[in-house]
Amino acid sequence: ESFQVGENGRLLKRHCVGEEKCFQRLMEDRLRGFVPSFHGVVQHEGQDYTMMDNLLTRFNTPAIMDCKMGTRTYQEEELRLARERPKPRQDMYEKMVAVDPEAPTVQEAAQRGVLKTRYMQWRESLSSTTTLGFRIEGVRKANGECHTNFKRTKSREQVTEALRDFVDYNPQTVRGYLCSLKQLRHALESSDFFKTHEVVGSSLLFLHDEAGRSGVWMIDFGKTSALPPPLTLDHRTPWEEGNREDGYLWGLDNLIDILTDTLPP
Ligand code: 4IP
Ligand code: MN
Repeated sequence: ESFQVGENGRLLKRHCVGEEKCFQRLMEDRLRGFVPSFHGVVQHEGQDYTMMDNLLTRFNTPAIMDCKMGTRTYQEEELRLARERPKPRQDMYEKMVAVDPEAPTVQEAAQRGVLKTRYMQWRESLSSTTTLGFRIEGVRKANGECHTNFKRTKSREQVTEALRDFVDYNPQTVRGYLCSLKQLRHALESSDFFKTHEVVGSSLLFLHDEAGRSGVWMIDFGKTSALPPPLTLDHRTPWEEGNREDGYLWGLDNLIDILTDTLPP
């Protein structure tokens, strides 16, 4: 999409101010080692790009998985805007109907449009976002096989099977990931950045290769925003409009739990 592969193992991503601010803060935070290193903003063919490390270059044809974290995938701000100035989206209506023709309400069908927040909520409840606090967005196996059809991967059993397939049923790979995820959880629990930000629509990027290397990184901070002080989040308390909670850590707890359950006793 909005990426370019830059020189010497770097990646250029379409610039957005909010994300740049996050990267700047993250480079000073204890989460620094869990995000791609940030190398400033550069221009390329008249566009601004955020320059960061390309994590893939550390691996030899890795298997890749993107898990979108949290119980909510849109910002509270978008909910407020949708109420003030509702803008039905035809493209989202079409994406909805393609998955489930029965999903739109009578009114939505009549206007052939759905609000973005409504579409996002529908995606959350169709997938495991609402019930587990994370969802698998996409997988690319080392052999090149790609899977992006996870829109209805919802139950714990379905998620477990998708994860097992991703690691090729290798318990050693699972142990590696569990170790990284627990280190990440520990860092998150004491990070100033994490405490003071609503983290929405952010993903964990999983990478492993044949050589037995593996790692997990936080990516995509386009919808991560600083909270008005002195507000802080614990990222586990259920969301209620106004509390800004995102369910990120609750989702990470569930992910760790589910991966642990795939291991032989
Ligand atoms: C997408 O829906 C994702 O939810 C995107 O979120 C979102 O982008 C898109 O909104 C929405 O159409 P599908 O995954 O079902 O196609 P993310 O970027 O977190 O993956 P943003 O970031 O803008 O919310 P639009 O408004 O960009 O179309
Ligand atoms: Mn986005």
